[in-house]
This record gives sequence, C-alpha cells and structure tokens, in this order.
Amino acid sequence: MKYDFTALELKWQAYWKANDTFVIEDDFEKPKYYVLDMFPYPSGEGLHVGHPEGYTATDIVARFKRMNGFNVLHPMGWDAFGLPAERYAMKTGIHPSITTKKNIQNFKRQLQSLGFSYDWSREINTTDEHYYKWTQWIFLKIFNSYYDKDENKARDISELPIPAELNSPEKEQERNDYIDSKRLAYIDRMPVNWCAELGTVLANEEVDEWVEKGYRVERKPMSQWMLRITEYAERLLDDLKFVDWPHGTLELQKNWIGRSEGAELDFHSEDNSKKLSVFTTRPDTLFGVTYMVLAPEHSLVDFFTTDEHKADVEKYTEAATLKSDFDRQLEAEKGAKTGIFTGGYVINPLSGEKVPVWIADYVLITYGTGAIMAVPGHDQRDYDFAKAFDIPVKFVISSDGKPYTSDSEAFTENGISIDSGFITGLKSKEAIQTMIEHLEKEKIGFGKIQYRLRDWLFSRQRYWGEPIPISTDSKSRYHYDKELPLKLPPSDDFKPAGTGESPLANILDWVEYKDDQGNTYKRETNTMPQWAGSSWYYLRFADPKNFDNLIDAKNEKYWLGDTGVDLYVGGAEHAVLHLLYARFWHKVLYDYGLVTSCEPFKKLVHQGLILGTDGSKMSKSRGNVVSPDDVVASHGADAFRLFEMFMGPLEQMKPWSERGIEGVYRFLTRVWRLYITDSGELEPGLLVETSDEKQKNENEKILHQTIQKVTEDIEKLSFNTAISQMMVFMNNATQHKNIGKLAAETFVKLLSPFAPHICEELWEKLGNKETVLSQPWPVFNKEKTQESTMEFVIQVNGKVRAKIIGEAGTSEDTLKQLALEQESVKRHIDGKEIRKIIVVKNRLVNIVV
Ligand code: ANZ
Repeated sequence: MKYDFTALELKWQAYWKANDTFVIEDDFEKPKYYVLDMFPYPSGEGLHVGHPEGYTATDIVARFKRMNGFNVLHPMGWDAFGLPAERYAMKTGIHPSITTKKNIQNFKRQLQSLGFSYDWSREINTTDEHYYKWTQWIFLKIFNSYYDKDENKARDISELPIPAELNSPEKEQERNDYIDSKRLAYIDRMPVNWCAELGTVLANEEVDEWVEKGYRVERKPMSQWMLRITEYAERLLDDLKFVDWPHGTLELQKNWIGRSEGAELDFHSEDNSKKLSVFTTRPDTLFGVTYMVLAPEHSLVDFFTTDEHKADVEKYTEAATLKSDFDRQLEAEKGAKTGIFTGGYVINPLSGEKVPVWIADYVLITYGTGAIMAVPGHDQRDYDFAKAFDIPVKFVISSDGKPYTSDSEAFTENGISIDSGFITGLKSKEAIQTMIEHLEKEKIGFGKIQYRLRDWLFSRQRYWGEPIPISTDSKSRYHYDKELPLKLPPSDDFKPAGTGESPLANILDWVEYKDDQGNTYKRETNTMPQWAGSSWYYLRFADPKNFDNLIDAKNEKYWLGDTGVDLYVGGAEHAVLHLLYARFWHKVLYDYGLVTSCEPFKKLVHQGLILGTDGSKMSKSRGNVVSPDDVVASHGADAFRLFEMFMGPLEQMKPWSERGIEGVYRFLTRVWRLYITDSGELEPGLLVETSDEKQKNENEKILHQTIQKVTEDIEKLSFNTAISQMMVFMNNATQHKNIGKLAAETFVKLLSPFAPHICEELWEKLGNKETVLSQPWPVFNKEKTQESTMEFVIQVNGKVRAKIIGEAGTSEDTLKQLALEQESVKRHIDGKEIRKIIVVKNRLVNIVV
C-alpha cells in the first residue's frame, strides 16, 4: 500500500478533534510547560511558509514535553485588530469584523491542516469583546496609576500624595490637573507622524513601511494618549538579566532603552533672563564648548533669534519639521550638515565666554533637553558641523596631557584634560566626576542618567481598534467607563473624519452621551494601537474564559508563576517593540500583584526567515511566495513539517528548496515501506529481531544513540540534527530489516513530534489503541550508546603517526603495547629513549621520546 499522506493526515486530524487529544486541563498537581508562538495577524493572504517554521518548532517541543510527562500549554489565537482589514473596509464598505472572521477561518483551517497540537478550546481573538474588555481594563489600571519613585513601582492614583497648597476646595482645578499630570496614561500635544492618506498617525517605527509603499508622512502636532513607559526604563533594562534571550535581541532592547550617564547643566542668556539646559555625557569638555545647538522645535528658538536672522531661521525650522526624526538621523549619518545661526548668545558658566547659539536638525527635540553644548574638538558630529560652518574648534583633552591639535577629526577618546581650569591634568573619568561635583556645588547642574526610551504613543485614528474607555465632561474633566467592555459601535463608514480624528468621531450618537443627571460627556474617539492586544495575550491563554477577572491567581501561578512563559518563539521583527510593550504591561501588573514573575517570557527564540527558492525575501511582487496549502497538497503536512525543520538551524535564514522537500518526502516514504507491506499490513519481519548477535548489538547501539541524540537535540531546539540522526537509524533499519518490536515502536515515538500523522498511523498498525502522544518518551541507556569498536590515534611527541581500530574500552596496557607495535611508530622512535607514554582512554596514545 502506498503512502497516502492525504488520507491519513485527514484521518488523524479528525481523530484528534473528535477525541479532544489536544485539550488540556488546569491540573495544578502536574509539572507544567508553557510553549507559545507569537500569535499572527490573520491577513487576507493566509499563511506563508514562514509562519509554520516557528509553529512546527513549538509543536515539536510541545509534543515532546507532553510525552515527557508535562502538562503542556500550547495555545493559538489572533492578533486581529489592524490596519489592512480597515483599509479593505474603506474600499469595499465591508465591515472589518467580517473580513477578520473570514481570514481567521482560513488561517485556522491552514494551521489544522498541518497537525499542530494547539488546544483550540483556548483560542483567543483580540477583537472579541470578551478579550478587549480586559485590554481596556489594563489601560484603565495604567490610567489610574502613578509611579512611586521611592518604592519604584506603580500605585493607585488615589494614593498620590497631593502638595499641601493644592488642598483647599478652590484649588480643585489645579489639584485635578496635578493628578492628571502624574498618571501613567496622559494626553500630550506633540509632533507626530501624520499620514493624511491613511488618515492616521503612525508610530516612528511604522513610518518606513508606509513610506516604502508610497505614502506621504509629515510631522504635525496633535493631542495624543501617551503611556509613561519611561518610568520603567531602569527596570526594563535591569530585568533583562532574568531572561534567556538571543544576545542580539538583548542588545536591541538595551539600545532602544539607551541608558546614558552624564550631566544636565545650564547656560544663561547674555541678559541672564533665560537658561538653556543641555544634557551631556562629557561634562569634562565644558571648557571646549564653542557653540550651542537648539533642535528646530526648541521653545527658546524665538527667544534667541535676532530680528536680522528671523526670516532665515523661520525658513529653516519649517523645512525641518517636515522631516521625521528618522530622516534627520539618517541624513546626519550620511554626513549632511544643515543648520543656521540665531544671532543670539549664551554665557559659558565656567569660562564666562560668549557662545553663539545655532539651530540644527542633527539635534533632536525628543532626546535629553533638545539642546546641546557643542564641543567640536571631541565630538565628531560637532566637528563636522563646525568645519562646515567655520566655527572654531578647541581641544581640551589629549592622550598625554600635552597640548593637542588636529586638522581632520575630533579626539573622541578618553585622555587627560588640558586647558580646563580646575580639572586640567585629570584623567577623563576623574575629570567627569570632579566636574559633576563642582556643577552640583555651584548649582549649575547635576549628574543625570538619561534614557533614549520615549513614552509610548498610544492613540490611533482608526476604527478597527479597542475603544479607549475615557470621556470628558463639559469642564474637560476625565471620566472612565466603569462598565467594560466599551464596545466598538456598529458603523458602515470607515473613512477617517478628515480632521485628524478617527472614523469614530463621525458616529455622533456614540461620541456624545448623557448620564442619569443629564450631564453631557464626549467620548475619546482615538482607538488603541495593535500593540495593545498583543501586550498581554499570553496571560489570557492561561485562563481564557474568565469573565470576572483578568486571570485567576491560581492559573497565573501555575502557568506563569516565577518564570513566565517557558518558551516563546517568533520573528525577530518583534525583537524590540512588542517585547518591550509586553514587558512594560507585565511590570505594571506585577506592581499590583496580578502576576508573580517580573518578566513575561523566560526563554525566547527567533526563527530565521525562509527565503524564496531564488534566495530573496518572499513577496507577492517577486512572485516567489510558496503557499503551505500547495505543499500540503503535493507532499503532505508531515513532509512539510519535517522539511521546515531539516532546512537548517531554526534561527538561521534559509531558502526554500523543491529538491529538499522531495528529499524528506522520500525519507517518509521509506519509513512507510519499512513498516507497511504492499497490502497494507504491518511488515511481519520488522518485529522479529535478528539472530545475528553482532548485528543485534549494532542495532541496539544505533537505537540508543538515536534516542539520545533526538532527545538532547529537541531540548536544544536543534531539530535538523535530530532529523539527520533519524536518517542514520533508517539507513541501518532498511538495510537489515529485523530491528524488533522495541526499536520499531521507539522510532515511531521519536519521529512523532516531527511527523505526527504518519506516526499515529504506524503506531496504530503496530497494534496500539491510544495515540502515540500519550506514550512516555523513550529513554536511552548511556552504556548502550557506546561504539563497540573505535579509532585510536597514536602520536609520537604530539604528532599523529598512526591510527588503529580496536575494541572500545581497551585497557591502557594493551593500548600502549599496540601503539609500540605499529611500524610507522617504530620508525619515529627508532632508538630514542621513551620518556613517557600518555594514554587518554578511548581516544589516543602519545609517546614522548
Ligand atoms: C557635549 C559632548 C562632548 C558630547 C563630547 C559628546 C562628546 P548619548 O550617548 O547618545 O546619550 N546630545 C545630547 N542631546 C542631544 C540631542 N537631543 N540630539 C542630538 N545629540 C544630543 O549622547 C549624548 C551626547 O549626545 C551628549 O553629550 C550631546 O553631546 C549629544 F566630547 O555633549 B555631548
């Protein structure tokens, strides 16, 4: 009987479903393992072959852990809010919920066709009101929190200490403003990336994608909800020590948070009426300042600009606001220097010198104070700018403390201060320390730790997102919905309001409502970003049907307590933001005792990109996209899974190959033919063990080696090498046939996490009733994995002179003797005195002469 993969794959998928094989219980007595995939956005295109790569890896681990006695949580769901469905709705008028539902059905069909052991009874969907109720609930928790800097944690806003002077009844307005200014969710007016065609604001990191697609993005100041993630900067950085993540991802997280040690200090205007604060990592270069730079958006631009320079300055600042931070940084990196003199000056607080104030867009308003003291002698960007605009360069550090000058570049290393008053002669580290002490004593400035991390821009001008459950009354006071969820109102108009507001602003009877007393309220019309729903979904899987609480404490403790998710697999494109946002929300929940681990994801792995057969990224426009549906139809799900794992190391980028899929398909066909006769019976000879003792030992050795390698390799997520070992097993088994019942059964168990359908079928043919997934994982005997004969290396004075084959475990004396008998060895000893013979058991003999 031929290997009819289609029939048997459908058969076992139906069996698993009918028997709830993948449904798991919250059995708190059993050891648990939580293995999670980054849940997908259900796009209209369906799965591409990149998705199942990570999903197959986690499925192998899930099945493996289950066979090892763990209660395994292995869930799947949908990150289903998002722009594509909304854009489709704008074009077609079809409600995004309909499109989303259809796409989910398709995704689910595809995932099920691959035999993944997801517990579908725990399926979640971020657009489901029972789910987003809790997304809104967490948002309100954040809204109703402030950060207690002494205790270093979030606390309920009702516990916020109020300054005494705000306590009188007539100060109500000020008191409320004060409270609002401390909330972890707040509204701020700030320049954002506005895309008129999309009718929405884009996060910095989303800009590129849309610009590439041909959309115009401009900078525009708008009122937006912000989340105060910056309060968590230090913890987000420090707690990385608790996780087991790829090195590169840790670095990305660290860089994104961007901790810098330095000082903030003040320069005053010539008339002493204004102070200009700057952040610097090198306060030891204060005597080398030759100009100052304000970001074009800085609030003191007008103050410093003299009448004479006004027209030019206005032209410059206007042009700069059209560029995103990203563009500006890019231009700066390419060496393009633009800037303009304001005509104004400040006074250097130490030297008393007059310093000209410039405006340049290499200084960003979003970092530090939005202004810098420029030291062209020791900062290359400043140096290039000074050269371009003919500004003097002054050197105040040299490697040896002697006078120094250069005509080509800044001296950016540490060294010894020169020409710098009281810090002259000090080494950089000490000079910085001394300078900070001085600044603090003279009240000019103070030591400061600066983070690059910005607060999280949380508003989107979209319909298809979670409504923000906040309204304002006629006095612009905030009110929040006590009854959640606040549902998305029905709509058939998905065009943005055109005013910069979301389409919800058009639904007037939703936006405005009255309470029992007849007071009128106006709802927030922005919705949450797609990041919101994905910032806590891993919690929901542990208690997906809880309608009363975010998560039951017992479920949290069992599935996530102490460590969080045990293994998290997903694309490296989420290395920064998704992980950062999820960690942030997790820490807020941690502060309230709602979760018990301080980090959500213990171990993280990124699967490598799967490229097209041409070695370039798969894309519709290149026409090199491989669809899982086609592969399942032509070679079967098992071959597909096996091939995705055999292509190379999980984390590596690798191209799809037709020959490769053929290869693993042939392997599975050989497995089938080894077990099953032409008439579809179990091959009778298979279960009869050979009577040849030597072959028997050899078979046993290969079996135990295979158990060991597959077991250890799955633990290491080294799936390709596990498969290679199973191929070694198969080569021997096909050659000698009579491997016996134990080996026949064991091999099916080992292969089952990789190719579950064929293995269930073989397991059944072997006469078993239960599914192979319910079987305990095979154990190996270390002694039986040892080679019976092996190669010994014979060296003379450390140089290899002979190799001999002998019994494993040959005694030292015998080995010495054998070594000395070798002709090639004798030649090299030849009459010399033997000083020592070193024997490394089972490996080598070194004769020292
Ligand atoms: C004077 C100086 C002298 C600086 C020197 C560096 C070397 P990181 O490490 O990234 O924190 N800077 C400060 N705010 C800025 C802004 N908004 N836009 C662009 N540049 C800004 O870098 C901190 C340094 O970057 C600061 O230290 C400042 O330049 C510049 F020999 O001040 B420095």
